[in-house]
Amino acid sequence: KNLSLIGVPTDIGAGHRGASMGPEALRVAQIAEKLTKLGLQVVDRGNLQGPFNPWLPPVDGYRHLAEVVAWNTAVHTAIYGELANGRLPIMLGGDHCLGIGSISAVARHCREQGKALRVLWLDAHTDFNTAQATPSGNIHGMPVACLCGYGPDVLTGIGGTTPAVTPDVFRQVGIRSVDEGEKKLVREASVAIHDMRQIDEIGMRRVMERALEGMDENTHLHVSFDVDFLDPSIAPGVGTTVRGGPNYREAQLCMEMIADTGALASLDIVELNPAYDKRNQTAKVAVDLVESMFGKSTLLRG
Ligand code: DIR
Ligand code: MN
Ligand code: MN
Ligand code: MN
Repeated sequence: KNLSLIGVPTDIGAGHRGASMGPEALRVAQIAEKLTKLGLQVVDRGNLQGPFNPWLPPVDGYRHLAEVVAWNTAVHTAIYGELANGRLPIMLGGDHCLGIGSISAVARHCREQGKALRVLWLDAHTDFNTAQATPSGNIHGMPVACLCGYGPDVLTGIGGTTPAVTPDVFRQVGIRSVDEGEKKLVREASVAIHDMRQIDEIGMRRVMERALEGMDENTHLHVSFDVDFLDPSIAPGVGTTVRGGPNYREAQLCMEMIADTGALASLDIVELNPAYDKRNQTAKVAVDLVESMFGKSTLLRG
């Protein structure tokens, strides 16, 4: 596989500033060099451009809607282009609102190629808010809802087909923070949620077996890795830490099981915020985990 890194330096959908520095922090942590060492061909495409963050209050339940549309349109075009060229895009975010652009592009590619789609959503949050349910107006809390068709037309229509996906493509792992109004929405949409309680009860191994079950040679696996998935003790460099996340070993197993599928075909790394970090440790942990996702292992396998 030929990998393309695409930086998207914005915090336009977030409630804290600084995710705009995520792409550079991942480069400083040597994401390209580490993946190259695994024997992969890696090209860094540099950064996409978009509007400056005006840092304004929400309007009708959305903060910075026009700017979020502009960034996601750029992301959609870039990710779709990489996939059309047979490459494996890795989006270096940026906040999680950018998942609308990337996953709508992946869904469009899959429709055109007759491929099945599975989206593994690694996050502390379900990101299924709407303008009515959101406590913040921040669109990084809304991408899953928008992709499923619940949101403003300007976002649900990115990529030309509304909805971009159906809720059954998602498997959410690591969930431990769902807003009051959001709980009803994810339940009604029947999103498959593997929350922290389930990880406590049956362990990461069985959770991941369930989340990856039912894929075949025709399945495109997209991983959307919100770094706040991880426990804050190993990943403090995010704006919205939530205690009680997967520890280092649990996260490693999760990534290794993704690698074992051989189906990984696109990836988002989002919400990394170096302003909350110390010595870039969170970017280093994220890169370490991404290496495992691409097959790094302690021993020879297979
Ligand atoms: C919260 C935060 N649920 C909101 N969401 C975050 O504002 O909608 N998602 N941080 O990653
Ligand atoms: Mn393809
Ligand atoms: Mn998220
Ligand atoms: Mn999150």
